[in-house]
Amino acid sequence: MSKISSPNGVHRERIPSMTADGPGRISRREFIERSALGTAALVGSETFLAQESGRQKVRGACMHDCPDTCAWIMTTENGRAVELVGDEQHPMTRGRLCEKMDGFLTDVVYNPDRVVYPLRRVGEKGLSGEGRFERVGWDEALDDVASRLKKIIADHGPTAILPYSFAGTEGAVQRRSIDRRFFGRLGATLLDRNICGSTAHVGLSATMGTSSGILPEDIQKSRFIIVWGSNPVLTNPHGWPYIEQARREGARIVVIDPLRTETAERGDWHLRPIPGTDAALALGMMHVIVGEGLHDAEYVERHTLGFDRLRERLVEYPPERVAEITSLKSEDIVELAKAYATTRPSTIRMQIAMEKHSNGAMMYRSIACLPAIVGAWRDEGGGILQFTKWAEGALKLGAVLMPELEDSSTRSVNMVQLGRALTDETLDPRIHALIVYNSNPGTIAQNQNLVFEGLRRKDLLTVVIDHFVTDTARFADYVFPAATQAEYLDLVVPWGSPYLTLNVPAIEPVGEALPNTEIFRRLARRMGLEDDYLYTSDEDLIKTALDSDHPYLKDITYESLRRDGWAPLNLPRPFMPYAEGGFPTPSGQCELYAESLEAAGLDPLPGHVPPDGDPTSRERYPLTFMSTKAMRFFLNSSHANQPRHRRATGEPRLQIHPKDAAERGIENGTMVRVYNARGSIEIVAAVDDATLSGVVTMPHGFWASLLPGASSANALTSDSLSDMGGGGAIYDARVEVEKVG
Ligand SMILES: Nc1nc2c(c(=O)[nH]1)N[C@H]1C(S)=C(S)[C@@H](COP(=O)(O)OP(=O)(O)OC[C@H]3O[C@@H](n4cnc5c(=O)[nH]c(N)nc54)[C@H](O)[C@@H]3O)O[C@H]1N2
Ligand SMILES: Nc1nc2c(c(=O)[nH]1)N[C@H]1C(S)=C(S)[C@@H](COP(=O)(O)OP(=O)(O)OC[C@H]3O[C@@H](n4cnc5c(=O)[nH]c(N)nc54)[C@H](O)[C@@H]3O)O[C@H]1N2
Ligand SMILES: [Mo]
Repeated sequence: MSKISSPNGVHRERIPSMTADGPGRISRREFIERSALGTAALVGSETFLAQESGRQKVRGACMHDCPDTCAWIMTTENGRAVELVGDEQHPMTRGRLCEKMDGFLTDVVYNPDRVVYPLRRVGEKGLSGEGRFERVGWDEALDDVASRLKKIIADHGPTAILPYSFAGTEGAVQRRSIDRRFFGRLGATLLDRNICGSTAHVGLSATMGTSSGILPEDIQKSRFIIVWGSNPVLTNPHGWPYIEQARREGARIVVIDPLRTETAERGDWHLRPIPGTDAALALGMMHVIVGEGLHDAEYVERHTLGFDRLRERLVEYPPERVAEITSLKSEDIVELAKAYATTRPSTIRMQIAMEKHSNGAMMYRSIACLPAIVGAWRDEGGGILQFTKWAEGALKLGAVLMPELEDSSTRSVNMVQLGRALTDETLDPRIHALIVYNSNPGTIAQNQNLVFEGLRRKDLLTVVIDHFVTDTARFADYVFPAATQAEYLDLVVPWGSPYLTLNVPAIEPVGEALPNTEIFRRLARRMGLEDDYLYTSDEDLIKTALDSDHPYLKDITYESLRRDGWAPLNLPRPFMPYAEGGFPTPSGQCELYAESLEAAGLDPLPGHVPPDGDPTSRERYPLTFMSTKAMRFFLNSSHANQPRHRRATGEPRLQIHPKDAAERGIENGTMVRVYNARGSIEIVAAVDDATLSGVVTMPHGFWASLLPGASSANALTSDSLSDMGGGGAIYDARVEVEKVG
């Protein structure tokens, strides 16, 4: 890899002055703890890419839960980070950070509102009220939390403790390592971390044996691209240019989305099915393809299982019936099927959205049959572009997590149903301690009012580790200051790009912030736990993960990553994973018919079941409410509190179709109440045929505490689960809308 060029321009960010104590001031005791625990990597970085007049350049990576996993270069001057740019050499980042992250230093690292000291609550738990926290020392805070956890364990057993975390950082170490060992060692209640991706994964895997398809860059070779239930212009901004490039070379871009998104506007053809009906559409396409003999008979014969039984099922899905189910025109279904089957290479680009329905897994399973039927996998760039979880399989992540410490008979809580877990009085034992990190369930978890009810419990000890006083932290007994990606060492594991990136800390933690790993080490120490594995250093955890003979990691070492910053996974090229079959299913075939599903008492064939992920009354709540990620400046709830991001985003709007609006006397700009049995939101209506009649939509991510009415999208969502994989049927919520006043 070549050396990077000199710094990008002369522009430098103005950074607010630091708090009195400044960075790097640590107590003697802390210093001893740091060195004793082997967190030497915290102290500066050895990555001097270039040194000019006291400036250092340090290679790092964006931590976000985003398919792009950008590589960046942070410049420091006298111990302060002064500039952050995307790595020009990185094939996906191409020198550009997105709008969410290009101001990370001022927006997050040096934000005056950032939590940089341990805080203890002094006021009531809840969203409202000022100055409800006071600064305390780490020793006092950790001693108190440790002794309260010990008492809870003594009184109720370890399962009275619930960890809650998700993907605030994608780093192998700060996302999940010492924390998992710590909770496993305690025997705490297990958390099913299903809120994103697992339903899609299980659905795709039922057909393909995996949810990883082709290389993102190979979609440039495609000539027929279906962007199916995804909005990559916003949600995958460094992947979208590959699709634009394919179009420049003659590809046709079809977007299948009920909403007219920015992606749909840039595509060549937009098809708008009723949400949750895509399995029927896929089956309708197969009906046409097989009926007209456009399928790849040889590929089907050699590499699929159960074609004859699928064929019988396809009889149920003629285009006319599919048109009724989806609200598409039957001519369009026929045209789409024929164009897909006859243009090569063809690629289906999905992401995560479709899993958020009660029938989500089945939609992915059904769509995943299409490329096998037409033999799309035979072509470079053909097939499905979804996850890229090759690094996850190749790294020794099990050795980092130590799942053997967890007893699989220990009860578990599904993170989608946090509200239920916290409020269920019949749980034995009840949850008495909640430790939240890398997630903001007060905003992102379903059935928000039930979550708040649980968080409000006076007998619940809540500790939140974060960068800001989030809406979850407003209910915490303690808020612990988390270090940021600028301040800790990590290995970022991609799920949407084929590059593995090392993040080297560029600066000392601001104030008294600490990496998650270090907080759990210190808590373990205070609780009297002596097991060595609780004290492994971050650097050793990364070396453990990389200590793998897997061919995808050939020539990638800790040293090479420290030198180069990132490396492409050593995947075979051309990357045509199923050109010759070899699907990682039980049969080794693409399973159109899946015995594993039959054994589980499920439909072994793809099929359409109407979405039904909201138990409330359809008569009373006739509209479907979708809360998607249609916000360029937020990453889920991250950044939704930052002035720059809020200014750029504006106030949220409820998109409602002109027909539904007229029926309710609603005009553009009318203040409306959106409500169901779980909650209500007051919001300005945007009357717009960008949504379908029968579907209203607003972006998720806004913090309830910053909205009038103190409710955000998840006040309306249901905590029902999807068909397989345990994800939430978040986009199946049903609501009614009325004018306010
Ligand atoms: N800017 C930004 N980027 C992000 C994120 C973010 O918060 N902000 N979040 C990241 C994360 S965590 C994730 S999981 C990904 C998600 O990435 P995406 O899956 O692309 O995001 P969504 O906004 O959930 O959904 C995309 C589109 O799917 C459509 N959709 C919903 N249900 C259906 C359906 O049943 N059928 C069809 N055909 N379409 C449907 C929605 O209308 C929406 O326009 O994005 C990542 N990238
Ligand atoms: N209504 C609705 N709800 C949804 C979705 C939707 O589309 N609609 N999408 C769902 C999906 S796909 C997802 S992935 C989830 C996302 O849910 P979350 O994973 O909770 O995502 P964020 O809201 O970004 O919250 C991450 C938090 O981690 C913090 N953080 C970042 N780095 C660190 C660190 O190093 N240490 C610590 N301790 N904290 C850190 C950030 O400051 C932030 O507060 O939301 C889900 N909820
Ligand atoms: Mo997600």
